[in-house]
Amino acid sequence: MERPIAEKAGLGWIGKHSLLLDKEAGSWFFLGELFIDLPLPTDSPVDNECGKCRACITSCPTGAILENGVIDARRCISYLTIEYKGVIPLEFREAMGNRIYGCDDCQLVCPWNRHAEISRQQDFQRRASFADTNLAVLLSWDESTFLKNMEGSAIRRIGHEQWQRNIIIAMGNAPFSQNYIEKLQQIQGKSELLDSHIEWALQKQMGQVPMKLDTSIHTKNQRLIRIVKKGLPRDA
Ligand code: B12
Ligand code: SF4
Ligand code: SF4
Repeated sequence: MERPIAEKAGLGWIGKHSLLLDKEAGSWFFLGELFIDLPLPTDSPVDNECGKCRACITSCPTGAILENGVIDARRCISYLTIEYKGVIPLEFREAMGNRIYGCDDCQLVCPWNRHAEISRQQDFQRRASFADTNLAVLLSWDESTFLKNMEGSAIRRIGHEQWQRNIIIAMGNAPFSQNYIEKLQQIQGKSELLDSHIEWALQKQMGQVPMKLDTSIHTKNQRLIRIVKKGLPRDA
C-alpha cells in the first residue's frame, strides 16, 4: 500500500525490484505516512528511470523477482528469513547463503543506490552485540540473551527459534568448521524444526571435510560422517 501512495505523491518511482526509488536517495529508506486533513498542494509523480536495467532481476539469488515489479514472496529470502515460520524448502537453502535476517541483494546491485547516503540514525548503526562475532557465537545465545540483545530491533519479532533456524542454514553454507559442527550437535534434540535444519547443515559441513583432517576428527563425528554419507537416519 505504501509504495503506490508514495509514487503518486512524487517521492520516487517503483523499480523493477518493487521498491520505491529516488534518484538521490536510491531505495535505502523506509516509508511512513501521516493521515491529516489539511488541504496541501499535490505533487506530480516522477518518471520511471529503470530503463533497460535488469540488474535486480538477474542478481536475485532465488529468482524471486518476476516481470513488472512483482515479487514471488514465497521465493524471497526476506520473506523466508523474517516472515516464514516453518521448514525452509531445500531448494532455497543454499541460495540463502549467510543471510540470517532479510535480504538486500536487489538493492545492493541497483545503480541508483551507488551514491545513496548512509543513514546517520544511531539506531541503524551496527550494535555492539554484532561486533567481532561469528555464527557459532550467535547460535549460542540463549533465548533471554537473544531478547536482551535485540531489544528495540525488528529482529526481535522473529523469535529465538527462527533466529536459530536461520543461523543453522548459514552454518551449513559456511566453509568447513569443526567448531560449527560441534555447536550444531550441541543443540540437537531441542526442537523438531531446528533438528531438520541441523541434519541438513551437518551434511553440508561433512560433505566438505578436508581429507587431511579426517584423522583428527573425533570418533563421534567420524561415525556421523559415515552415516550421513550412506544417507541413513542418524540413529540407524
Ligand atoms: C508484504 C511486504 C513484503 C513482502 C512482499 C514484498 C513485495 N514486494 O511484494 C516481503 C516479506 C517479501 C517483503 C520484503 C521486503 N520488504 Co517489504 N513490505 C511489505 C509490506 C508490509 C506490504 C506490501 C504488500 O504486499 N501489501 C499488500 C499488497 C496487496 O499491496 P501492494 O503490494 O501495495 O499492491 C496493491 C496496491 O499497490 C494497490 N494499489 C494499486 N494502486 C494503488 C494506489 C493507491 C493510492 C493505493 C492506496 C493502493 C493501490 O493494488 C495492489 C494490488 O492489490 C510493505 C509495507 C506496506 N504496508 O505497504 C513493506 C515494504 C514494501 N517493504 C519494505 C522493505 C524495506 C522490504 C525489504 C527490503 C526488507 C529486507 N531488507 O529484507 C524486502 C525487499 C524485498 C523486495 N524486493 O520487495 C519497504 C520498502 C521501502 C521502499 N523504499 O520502497 C516497505 C514499504 C515497508 C516500509 N514501510 O518502508 N516485504
Ligand atoms: S530481497 Fe533478496 S530474495 Fe528478495 S527479491 Fe530482493 S534479492 Fe531476491
Ligand atoms: S536494479 Fe535496475 S531494474 Fe532494478 S530497480 Fe534498480 S534501476 Fe531498476
